[in-house]
Amino acid sequence: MSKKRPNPLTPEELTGIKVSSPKKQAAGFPAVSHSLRHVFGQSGIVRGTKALLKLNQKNGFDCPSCAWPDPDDERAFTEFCENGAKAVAAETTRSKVDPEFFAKHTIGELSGKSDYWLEGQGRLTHPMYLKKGAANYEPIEWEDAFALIAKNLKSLDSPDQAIFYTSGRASNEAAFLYQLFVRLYGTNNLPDCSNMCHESSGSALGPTIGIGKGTVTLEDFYESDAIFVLGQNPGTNHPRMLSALQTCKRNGGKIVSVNPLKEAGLLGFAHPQEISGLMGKATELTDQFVQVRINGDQAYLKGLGKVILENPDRIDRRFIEEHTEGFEEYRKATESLEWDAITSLCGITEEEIRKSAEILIAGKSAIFCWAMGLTQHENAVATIQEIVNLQLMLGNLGKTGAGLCPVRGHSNVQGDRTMGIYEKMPDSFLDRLAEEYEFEPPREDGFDTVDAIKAMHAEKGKTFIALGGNFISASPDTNYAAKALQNCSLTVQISTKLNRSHLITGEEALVLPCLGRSEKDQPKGEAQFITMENSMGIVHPSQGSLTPASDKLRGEPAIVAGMAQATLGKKGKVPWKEMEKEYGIIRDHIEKIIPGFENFNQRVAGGEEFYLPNNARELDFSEIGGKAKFTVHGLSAKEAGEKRLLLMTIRSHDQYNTTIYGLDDRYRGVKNERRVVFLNEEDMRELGIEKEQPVDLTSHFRGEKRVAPLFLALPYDIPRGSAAAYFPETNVLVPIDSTAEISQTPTSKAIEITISPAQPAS
Ligand SMILES: Nc1nc2c(c(=O)[nH]1)N[C@H]1C(S)=C(S)[C@@H](COP(=O)(O)OP(=O)(O)OC[C@H]3O[C@@H](n4cnc5c(=O)[nH]c(N)nc54)[C@H](O)[C@@H]3O)O[C@H]1N2
Ligand SMILES: Nc1nc2c(c(=O)[nH]1)N[C@H]1C(S)=C(S)[C@@H](COP(=O)(O)OP(=O)(O)OC[C@H]3O[C@@H](n4cnc5c(=O)[nH]c(N)nc54)[C@H](O)[C@@H]3O)O[C@H]1N2
Ligand SMILES: [Mo]
Repeated sequence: MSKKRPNPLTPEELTGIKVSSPKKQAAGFPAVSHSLRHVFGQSGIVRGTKALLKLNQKNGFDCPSCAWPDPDDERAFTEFCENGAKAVAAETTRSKVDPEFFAKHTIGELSGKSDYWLEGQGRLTHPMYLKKGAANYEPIEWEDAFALIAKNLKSLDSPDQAIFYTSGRASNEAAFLYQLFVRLYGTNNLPDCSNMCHESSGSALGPTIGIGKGTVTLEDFYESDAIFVLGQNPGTNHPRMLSALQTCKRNGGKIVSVNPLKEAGLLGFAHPQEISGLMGKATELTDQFVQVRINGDQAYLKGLGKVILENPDRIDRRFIEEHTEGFEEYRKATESLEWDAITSLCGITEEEIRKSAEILIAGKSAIFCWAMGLTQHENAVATIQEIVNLQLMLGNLGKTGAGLCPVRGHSNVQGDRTMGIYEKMPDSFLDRLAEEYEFEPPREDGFDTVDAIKAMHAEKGKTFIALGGNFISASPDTNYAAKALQNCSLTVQISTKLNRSHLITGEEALVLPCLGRSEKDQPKGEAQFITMENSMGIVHPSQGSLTPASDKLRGEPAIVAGMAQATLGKKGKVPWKEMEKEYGIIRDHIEKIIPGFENFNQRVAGGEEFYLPNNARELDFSEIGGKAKFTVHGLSAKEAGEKRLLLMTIRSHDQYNTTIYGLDDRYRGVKNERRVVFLNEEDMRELGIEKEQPVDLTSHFRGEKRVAPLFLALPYDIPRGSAAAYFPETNVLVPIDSTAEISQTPTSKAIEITISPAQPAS
């Protein structure tokens, strides 16, 4: 068996697996030691310590890892987690990818390297240009890069041939300028990572509660009688959420975890900032573990509704009458469901479902949290609306300890949306832009991520510009997406680190290196700060203080302003030059366009933060006709055909999306290997697959087949018929047309696959 098959999209290479038992608790001393090893190893003691001391502190910088909020008042000296520390280490590394690096390595050569290797090369230091037909990137001056972009954009037949992607790390200031530039240029083609992430949450919540965001605060977590965590792995992806869950438990609340995997962080948490936690003493977090089969959540939630309806005393009649509509239809539809249908779809017994429902019935308040395990499914919107139904029936909105909590991914993904990074912003927003900047904004909806890929594939999209992210690796259907990008005349990546999107390019390509969040942003004159909005709608400033990785780097706002000036000239009379130097001016413009940002500059002065208005929290549903809505969807769950499995593509403990920090997945007991597929032991026996046997994964969709070769099969505690493997290695399997209803989010958590012994490399 060959160990290595170079593939420019995802080099398939086994790295030497070591397996141990999965862990039953998260954090503790290992989390601290791993944090320090990453930070000091990459950034050095001085730069590393300086960075960590400023992380998530008032007057410091916002952690680039996740969107979990910081405590409102008392903030621990070390308000960060192991994976936040890894993100900072990755950004503050001393290694550099400079013009000599690009002269030494051809694109072809770099394409054969793993994502882990690419990430490990360090920070981009210089704007780089790939000429048509060239084998290597060469340095380019900033002004020449902007001129090249402007020339390309002006040469298109229509502005709708250009696509402007955003990843959720961009600050409010950068995002606002970017959408303004793009709309003045003439298109709404503003896809973002949210299209692949929490779009289903927005699509479910907007029409039912009048806001596409969560409704809870951290205080609510502390006060809640019950917290349900569905489709989320907080021990790895939102570690600071564990201390909020711990506080809830200590205050007498109950926690129910719904997940096909018994993730360590859901089971127990040893707080690394408490002596007992450091010594390894964990708080047991989960009172009931519901080991649902992949995509069984909607059925499980309907089961909960059915039990609650049997308990009229717990139904909040007053709330329902005053604030909602559609309850009777919901009641009838739910009562008429057969238990057999529910339990066979979710794989959970009626007794277990009753046990969860009892927790809701016994408590006075409950919070439902969810992430990608719910959003990346065909019926994601329906599933999330089932949560809304439950919360409305229980009167769990607009009161302490209760509410809805889609746990966001990227640290400013929610803020980017608020700023207008959205392919279909409402007319009210476009009207305000029209008035302020005296132009007629494009009114037609733009492309979301999936539509953008299809448009480029069909050669209707010709220019691709990305404000952050790693589009090729994050996208579904890697081979299809690669063809799409390669069809472009120009691809532009604004990035901090080297990634695959710099290697799979259009005819010409630019890499524009930007400052990271930990670095001082001093664009001539005074050092500037930026702002973010976290998962709970709190807007807060962030200011880096480290010396930038290179003096050629520019802040994202300056890069956007540079592209805009070169392309638009005086159109819109936007003071780009002034904004570039003084971000307070950008905030003044935000204040004029976006509701909730009154006195923006004053309110974030001195490191202060503020909550954005949240109508649902106030029980104001005037945006949707005055009442929150119950909805009825048919019972559904994706089921795999005979001898097939449903595959969920998930994150390991050592990665940030497509950024691979290491080859371990400590909590799941996997060391030094990413090409693994977690399988149920019975399924393995039935399929004749041995432990650690190399296998190929083939996905099946409408008669089409896609193959991801060479994974090691691992027996794991996972429901029958369910399988798991890491993203982005498995993105080749996600069909471009397999998307969620309404939100069009790729169904990355339920791919129908077969497993076969690995074929030798050809
Ligand atoms: N360290 C680190 N932090 C991160 C990220 C990272 O990559 N690394 N990514 C950031 C981003 S952008 C995001 S969106 C979030 C992602 O945070 P998560 O959503 O926690 O990330 P995933 O690894 O995709 O995990 C999905 C979880 O859902 C479960 N799951 C899968 N399918 C189903 C299902 O059908 N039903 C149920 N009930 N559960 C299911 C999986 O077993 C897994 O535990 O984290 C953010 N924070
Ligand atoms: N199969 C499968 N696919 C998925 C998912 C899944 O669960 N399964 N999850 C989806 C989700 S939830 C998301 S959010 C997307 C993520 O999609 P993206 O947001 O596009 O991807 P990231 O991996 O987060 O982007 C990493 C790159 O961002 C750049 N970067 C880092 N910091 C900065 C910065 O401060 N500024 C700029 N300009 N660039 C920076 C670096 O160059 C780095 O290489 O992937 C999606 N794809
Ligand atoms: Mo995400």
